[in-house]
Amino acid sequence: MQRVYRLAALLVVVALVISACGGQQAAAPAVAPTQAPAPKATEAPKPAATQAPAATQAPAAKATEAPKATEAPKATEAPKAAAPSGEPIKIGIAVAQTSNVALFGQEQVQGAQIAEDLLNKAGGINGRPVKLVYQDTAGDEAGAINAFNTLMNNDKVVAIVGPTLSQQAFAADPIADKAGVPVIGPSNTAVGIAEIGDYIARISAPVTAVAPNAVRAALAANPNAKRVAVFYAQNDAFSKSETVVFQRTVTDTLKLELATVQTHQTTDTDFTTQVTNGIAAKPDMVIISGLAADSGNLVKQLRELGFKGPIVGGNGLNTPNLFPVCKAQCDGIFVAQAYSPEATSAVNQTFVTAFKAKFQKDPGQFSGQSYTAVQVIVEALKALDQKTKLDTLDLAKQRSELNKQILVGTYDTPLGKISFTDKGDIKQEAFYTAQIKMNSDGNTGRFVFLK
Ligand code: 1QQ
Repeated sequence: MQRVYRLAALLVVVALVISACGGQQAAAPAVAPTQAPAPKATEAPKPAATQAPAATQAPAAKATEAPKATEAPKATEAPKAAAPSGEPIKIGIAVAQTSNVALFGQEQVQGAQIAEDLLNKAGGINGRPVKLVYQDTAGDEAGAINAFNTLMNNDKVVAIVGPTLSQQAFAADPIADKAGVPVIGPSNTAVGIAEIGDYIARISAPVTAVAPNAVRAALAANPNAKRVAVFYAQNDAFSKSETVVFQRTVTDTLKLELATVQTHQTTDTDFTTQVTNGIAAKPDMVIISGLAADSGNLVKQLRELGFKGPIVGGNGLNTPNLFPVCKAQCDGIFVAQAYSPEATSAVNQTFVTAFKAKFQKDPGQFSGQSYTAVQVIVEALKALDQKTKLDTLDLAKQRSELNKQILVGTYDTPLGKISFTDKGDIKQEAFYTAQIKMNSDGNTGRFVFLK
């Protein structure tokens, strides 16, 4: 088991290092998504989650401090309750722990770990413990389908949080929907996710609600910008969905000029052609929809070939794991946010305090969202259990009743007060925009929230 995790951790680190090298031939193809062994274990995948981010943030020092993190949770203000006991209730976490998509997935694992800790400290599900069962989806559709099937059929979870990408959700969600297993998408933002089926909901606000905010912020800071070059990954469902929203915002809402549209693949590392064409169109602003490794390399090459204007990044650039890829060149990128660690609600500050104590950094959006997905399922289970004791229902009935309960509840979460539409789309009020600020070391940085 340890070996599997060590391998997973290694793959993540290799992906990061390769991405960070950025070079033409080297960088970042999907690192063995299909070879990644699906971990059989049900324990939280600690090595991948705790070591890899340290490598991306503050290399040597943080990495050696990391083990201490587990002692720190005393510092949190989690509401205390009697320790839960009895048969645990299992919730599946199907996110990418390996491949380039782990650049998002490791943040999701961290958010989920904090949720499990805090929610159990607060009494679990009316006294019964919550147990998160992790299955690695890696970066592709087949990995997501395997992880879902294992969680539903072998681990017998009551619900699933996952997968990481919309591209994976369109493949795996219909299987859970057919089996009557509730799914909460933690980061699936393409249009059409909630419509996949009755059992599919998401706490990740769609691109339509989030993406335009970044373009507005970039324009406010650069009011003379007129011509916009748009880049997107044409082999990724989210990127295709987001670019439609970006392009409409440019032409219809903001009446700017679409100077050129350039396409690439999420596995690409050399963007010479796209960047050359893009710069030839003389844009004042660039907008990118892609995943983290490809987008980071694209940003780097845009700057290297001389583009000096503002860059707007979509949701795929919304992770500090981007920083080692474009390094100093990440500086200034505008990224819209569906979460802010600065939100002052008690539930968010409790989450942030616990997260910082364990990982020595602020949670990013993907951690805030995975925490929220677990919280929603746990609160819905509590409400259901109060009406009908869970242990009087068989698994199929627990799943179907839970699905109904998820959709009717309202939840006070780190994302703010949220609820769901009938279809399972999130109703969320607070959105933010941030700008990346790189430190002088050129390797570490942060998202600075714009007022
Ligand atoms: C999607 C996304 C990705 C950027 C999530 C990691 O928003 O696939 O829908």
